[in-house]
Amino acid sequence: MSTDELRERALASLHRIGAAVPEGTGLHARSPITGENLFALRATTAEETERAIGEAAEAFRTWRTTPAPVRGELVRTLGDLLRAHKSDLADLITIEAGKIRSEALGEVQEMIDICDFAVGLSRQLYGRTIASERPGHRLAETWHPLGVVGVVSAFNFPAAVWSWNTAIALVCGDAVVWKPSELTPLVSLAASHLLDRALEQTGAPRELHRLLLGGRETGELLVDDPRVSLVSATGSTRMGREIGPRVAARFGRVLLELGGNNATVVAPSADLDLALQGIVFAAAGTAGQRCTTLRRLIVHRDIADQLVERLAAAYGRLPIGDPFDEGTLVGPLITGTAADAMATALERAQAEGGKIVAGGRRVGTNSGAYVEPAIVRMPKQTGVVREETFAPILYVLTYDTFEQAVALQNDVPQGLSSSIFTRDQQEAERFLAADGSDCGIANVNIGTSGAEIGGAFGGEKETGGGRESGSDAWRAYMRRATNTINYSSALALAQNVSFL
Ligand code: UN1
Repeated sequence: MSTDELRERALASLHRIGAAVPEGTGLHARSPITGENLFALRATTAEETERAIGEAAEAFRTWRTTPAPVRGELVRTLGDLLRAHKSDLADLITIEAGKIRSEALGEVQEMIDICDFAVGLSRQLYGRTIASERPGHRLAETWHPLGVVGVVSAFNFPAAVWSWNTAIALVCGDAVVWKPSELTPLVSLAASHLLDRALEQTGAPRELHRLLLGGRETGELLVDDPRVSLVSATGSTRMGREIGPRVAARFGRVLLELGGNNATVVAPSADLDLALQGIVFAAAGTAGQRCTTLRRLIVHRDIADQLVERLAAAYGRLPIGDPFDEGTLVGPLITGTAADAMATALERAQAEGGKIVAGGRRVGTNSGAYVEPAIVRMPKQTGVVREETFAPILYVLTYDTFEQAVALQNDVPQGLSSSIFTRDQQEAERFLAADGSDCGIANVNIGTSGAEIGGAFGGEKETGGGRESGSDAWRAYMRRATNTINYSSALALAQNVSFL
């Protein structure tokens, strides 16, 4: 598709959604499909950012006492609008993030799913009643809305990550100020406008959600503002390393979802057909640009040659190109810089003893950054393997004993996702045990990516420790109050302390 066609298609989607393009200066909407700019956009100014946070803080004051199931109505309406505009939003995701159609639709489905989850949650923000040690006393905990949640999101899931945070934050009674990636402003304008429509339809305060379009300085204003109670940030470990201490310095809360360096172990008993499919999707899908992308394959020595050969053959058949073309499985990398980083990593891998057995070349004729997903056999887990390069490179390592496989899986600084392909139940369970995988996500007979929203999503070590999305991740978006209620006429002190 040409840049003109992409522009038209983007405008048509935005128009159906009802969102306007704020033309001006400071920011560009662009498409990795052609690598060219689509529109010049007006960035949010520092004063506007300041005001937006103030407005959100003000809207929070009424929202926090709106009954949670009523708050759920807002999110239900957002879910309905997402269903109605699924295709439009998916188009914008393809245009700005370069995802193939099925993955772009999948991203919007993830948003719909989290809205459904959050609506149910709006009637389940349970606290506990706890046995008191004193007669005539009751102990309870109450979950209260937290405040303004600052959401910082990345280009690769330009809408879903926002929705995980926003749907949950809104039912929890919070307000949201969103600073999306500057690479995906149109997706954020569209998603934000759908929420504006839901706010209007349900009569909720419009200021409950504010969108900030801008770069690093805008993000910094959000991160440093004491009115922002929680900063939920998704992105690189480098970014998290900066944000974490800044928010901690003002005693704010952070929820970090940072880099991954995800591994799959393939045991000798594995169903190799199943493993093959799981590996190719996890490693080459989304052009290797998921935080859950499979980056390290740890294969038993006895099956390594056979598996690598089959993988290389499958890689050779992967259709690479315009994600709008039917049949394309691998779209472009987000920028030329990402392609350069991939080339540099491949050079380093070779210098560290690696051998490229599939792909790795840049392809395509326009200025989009199209690359062949690469497979590199490594003699050991060298420096480059231990780093996250946000591109489709799959490093293959071999192992002899299960203990070695687990040690290799865990011996990287990141701890997001992991999996094992095996038919040996003991091995599977050992991989999931306390001394097995050290990641936030550990799977069996499935790849590392493509988690469902029902579980808590996030990881350990340099991945940042935060959990978003399902399970009880909502607790990060609320504050807990412990209540002691004395319904007797005597004042009994805890721990049998006597006084007076
Ligand atoms: C991300 O890449 O930041 O598990 C999120 C997955 C998706 C979410 C990825 N559900 O791959």
